[in-house]
Amino acid sequence: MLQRAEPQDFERVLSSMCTVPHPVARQAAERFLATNPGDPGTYETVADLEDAAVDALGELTGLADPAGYVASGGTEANIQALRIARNRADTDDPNVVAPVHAHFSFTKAADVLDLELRTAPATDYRANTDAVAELIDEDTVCVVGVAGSTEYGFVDPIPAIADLAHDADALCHVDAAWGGFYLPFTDHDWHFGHAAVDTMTIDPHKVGQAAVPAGGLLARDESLLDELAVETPYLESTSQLTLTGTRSGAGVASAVAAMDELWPAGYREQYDRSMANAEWLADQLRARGHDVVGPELPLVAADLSVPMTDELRERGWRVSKTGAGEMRVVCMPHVTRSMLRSFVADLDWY
Ligand code: 0PR
Repeated sequence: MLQRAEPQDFERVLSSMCTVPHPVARQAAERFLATNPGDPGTYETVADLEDAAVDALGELTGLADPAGYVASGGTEANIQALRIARNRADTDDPNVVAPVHAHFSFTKAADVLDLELRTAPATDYRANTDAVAELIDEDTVCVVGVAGSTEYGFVDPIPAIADLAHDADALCHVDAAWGGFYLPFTDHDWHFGHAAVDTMTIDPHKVGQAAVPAGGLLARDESLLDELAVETPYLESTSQLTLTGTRSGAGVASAVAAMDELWPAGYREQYDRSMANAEWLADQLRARGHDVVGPELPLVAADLSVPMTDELRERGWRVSKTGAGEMRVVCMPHVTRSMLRSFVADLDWY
């Protein structure tokens, strides 16, 4: 079975937030496959690489002296960010306020951390800051903003959210898991340099073109990460702050390789190409009479009345739907104009 199984061919994948790793990332992943950054005393090289990855992510996100680590993905990073916020706060009944479009990993985080998750409605696909403000009280430990939402690719008003968090003595966490590698080339106020952001999720294994698993957790200050540290009696290092124990060095090494290769010029070209593709697709769909949401970042949602996704699936296309039932196309680096041309041609067939 395994010998004959082909890994996913990306030729018709329009639904995924993962992409084909850059060749240098693939090579680095293979080389470091057997290393464990969870044990830096033994695997020193990959531990040094992890520092390099965090420094590179800091540069991308306007953080001069970054703290953080390469997580298994955005889910772990979001869980850990809320864990920091919960552990530093002084309340028996902690809550987190997030916009309604926050990724479902926050629901998992609230569950495992025993936090109340309060979700605020959005206006025009972005967090409504009045609604966010209404949900904040003295037990709020974290206020979340999303910079590149999973369903529509929209960016919340991060500076206003950060102000609300700080007025309440809560942390501000920005989830830029998907958007973080596109946003440096936009006018959005999303990063540590623009606003009083405390922690951020930004995933090299999505738009960063690293291999899975490579998520990113960043913190403004090392002392925030201290909230996560547990003692590790028999390892050479004395404490560990990751949620997972053994981790794959493949993610770490490939993240460094991809960022060395692509930051900033390669990522900028990718953003320009992907955004132009998203705008082209949006125009094509509008010209055919569909209501289109966006694109604010390279993600297009459109109200297609056809019982679409199943029929498209039969033709090999992988597209997903928003919660409201719109078709959703994520313009990842592997999504080219010629792919979109044949996709639109297939849509015309219906
Ligand atoms: N935050 C945001 C804004 C996300 O979009 C995602 C994942 C996460 C956090 C969680 O990241 P991990 O999945 O790395 O833990 N968003 C995609 C989603 O849930 C993930 C995805 C990726 C889905 C590849 C499908 C796929 O093929 O839709």
